Parts: sequence; structure tokens; C-alpha cells
Amino acid sequence: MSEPTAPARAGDLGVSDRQDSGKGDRTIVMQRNQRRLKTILGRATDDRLGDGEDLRFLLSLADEEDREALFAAAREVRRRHFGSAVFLYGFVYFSTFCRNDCAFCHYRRSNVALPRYRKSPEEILQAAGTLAASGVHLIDLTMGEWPERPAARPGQPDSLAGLVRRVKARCGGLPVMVSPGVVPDSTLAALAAAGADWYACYQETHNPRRFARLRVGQSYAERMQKKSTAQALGMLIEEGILIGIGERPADVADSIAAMRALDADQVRVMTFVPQEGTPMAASALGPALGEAVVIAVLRLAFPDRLIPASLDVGGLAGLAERLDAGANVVTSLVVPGKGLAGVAHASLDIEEARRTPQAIGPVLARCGLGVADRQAYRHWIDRRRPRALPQAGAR
Ligand code: SAM
Ligand code: MD0
Ligand code: SF4
Repeated sequence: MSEPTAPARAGDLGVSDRQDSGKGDRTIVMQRNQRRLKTILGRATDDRLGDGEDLRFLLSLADEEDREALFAAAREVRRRHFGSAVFLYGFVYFSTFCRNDCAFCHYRRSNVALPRYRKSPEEILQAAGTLAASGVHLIDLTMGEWPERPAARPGQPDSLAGLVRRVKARCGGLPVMVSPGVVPDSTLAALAAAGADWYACYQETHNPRRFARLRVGQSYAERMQKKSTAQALGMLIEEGILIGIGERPADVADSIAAMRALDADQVRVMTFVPQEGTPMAASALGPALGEAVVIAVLRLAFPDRLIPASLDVGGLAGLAERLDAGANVVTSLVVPGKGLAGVAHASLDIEEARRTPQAIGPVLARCGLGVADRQAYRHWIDRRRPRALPQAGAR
């Protein structure tokens, strides 16, 4: 007989709705679930976590002790693959104009209450330079989705590819990630040729029906395809999901399977932050899976990949729990005093200089972690850049 699926806690699941269960039954189920947790975590620490059932089981853990066991396993897997070294990503959200109308996003085009900005090339280069000097391992150039019209406006940043070249030159060749949304293949090719190391593009969900409700009017297939195209061009890719939107463990398990199939190099989860003036401002979304639990399961499912602890959702106060769950990259470090925004939280901790390498140092130390040296990051991305095309080899 198969074991009960998707228990809410390894200790007592499957019991509450059973009228006829006696104390004996309860003990048996508890013991069976404890054994199952132990077996799954044992397999996971050998980098052999299964799909489907195992994932759903772990994603459903509700008991504090069970979760602690999950986090401990995730930390052990991270330690084996990365030691105590953490990578830092500087974030430059350089243009908040967007043609899309994502239901969850503050920057959706229908949100007219929003003051938008587009930073000049010099402002972008300065912010990137400041980040580089502060010790980050990568610069993430992010924008609302907006068609490129390079010559259309004086003062508009040059083409995205031109910007990547200039940022790399200004930052001593530091790796660069681009997060421009869905762009033409010709732009992706230009970005790869300009030396962009990463293309980040989050599907949010791998259920096309849910996608249609979140990324209104956008093509699920096209967004997936862009990631494969970027891979084929020699770029590393980041895939990600949004939680707190009424998902079930099975939805997240499906996303993990899709991210495995994609062979993403970096995988992230972010908890939805409701945004005033958007359709999801006050949605009754149902219970969220905890972000820490999803991070830990991602770590077990992707032992040797990069997994962010984003400062964009919970700020500095939320960093330790994400690191303790097995994340190994701190993202969304933002330079204060430049009028630069975050995404999920437009301003949280930015002007207070709490999203800086300096501010996160003590948190890393308390978590038994430290900042990796730059060579280690470069080494990691060079090893992961397998689909090496001539241009990738020439970097
Ligand atoms: N415009 C580009 C795009 O959408 O791909 C680049 C921006 S991308 C960094 C924005 C990502 O931030 C989304 O894919 C989503 O995962 C996350 N995000 C946006 N709004 C959010 C919110 N309210 N709460 C949590 N995450 C959010
Ligand atoms: C972050 N605010 O890392 C950034 C952003 C885009 N590549 C990343 C969502 O959380
Ligand atoms: Fe635009 Fe990106 Fe926000 Fe969607 S998530 S509205 S594409 S900025």
C-alpha cells in the first residue's frame, strides 16, 4: 500500500480527518512519517532527492521540529558544495517604465499613481561602480519591459548591450546579469555578445493557467523560450517563482520539476508583497508556503546551484532566516542616495543603507557565513557555462 501523501506535518498528518483513528493508528502514522522524513532527508543530503512525492512531502512540513531538520539538511548540502562562502549581487533597477500589466507588480503599466524614472547611462555607471567598489560579485541590470529605441530620446541609456559593455568596463570586468523581461532574440544575441553573463527571467509559476492570471496578456511559451534561447547563446539563466499567491505544495513541486528540466543555474523564490493600486492589493490568497521552506527544498533539489536570499522581500530583518534555509547568494543590494528602487518593496531599507554589503556583514557572521572571494565566483560561473559558444569562450 502506498504511504499517505502530502502530510501537513511529518508527526501527525492524515489523522485529523479520520473519525475512527485510535491512539495506535495515530502513533503508527507518526512513526511512518518520521521514518519517511528521515529517509528523504538522508537521500537529499546525498544529492539524490526525488521528484513529485518527495517534494510535496517536504513542502508540506508544518511542524517546527520537522522544518528545523529540513533546514539543517539544506545547510549541510550548501556546506558541502559551497563551504561558508556567500555571493553578493548588486541591484540596479535603472528603468521602471513597463509595457506590461502583471497583476502582482507595483510597476505594471496601469499603475498611474507611480512616479517612474529612467536613469541616465552615467547614473547607472556610477551606481554600478559604487556597488563594485563595495565588494559585490555581480551587477544585476534590471528594467521594466520596454522596447528598445536607442536613438529615440537623448539621455536615454544606449542600447542594453551597449550598457552591459560599459558597466563591465567600469567595473573591471565584473560579471553582469540582465533582467530586461522578454526581449527579441536579436537583443539576447547582442547581450550575449556584449558579455552579459546571466539572463534572469522568472516564470512565477509553471502552471500556464495561473501564469495567465499573473502575467496578464503575456505568452507563457514565449517567456519560457527566451530562457532556452539565452542558454543556447551561452548565457547562464535564473528562473524563479512567486509564492503567497494561493499555490499548493503540488504547484511548487511542478515548478521545481520545470526548473530542473530547464537546467537553470540559479533558482529563486520570492513571497508576493501586495502592492497598493494593483488588482492583487487585497486579494484573499490563502495560506502561503513559507519562503524559507521553499528555499530549503530548492537547495535539496538543486544542491550545486545558486539560490538567492533576496533583500527585496523581507529586507535586512528577513536575511538570516533565508540564509539559515540554505540560500547562498544575497541579492538586491542597492546603493542608497541615488533614487534607486527595489521591486517587491520599492524603498524598504534602501535609503537607510541596510541593503549594502557592510550592513549584511554581521548577519552573515551570525549565520556562520562569509563573503566569497571574487575568484571563487568567477570560477563557479566559468564551470557552469557549459554551452560555451565561441563568444562565451572569448570572454
Ligand atoms: N520587468 C522584468 C521582468 O518582469 O522580468 C524585470 C523585473 S523582474 C526583476 C520582476 C520580478 O520581481 C518578477 O518576475 C517577480 O518575480 C518579482 N516581483 C514583482 N513584483 C513583486 C511583488 N509584488 N512581490 C514579490 N515579488 C515581486
Ligand atoms: C532581487 N530585486 O534580487 C531583485 C530583483 C532581478 N533579477 C532581481 C527581483 O530581489
Ligand atoms: Fe513589468 Fe516586470 Fe513588473 Fe511585470 S514584473 S509589470 S514585466 S516590471
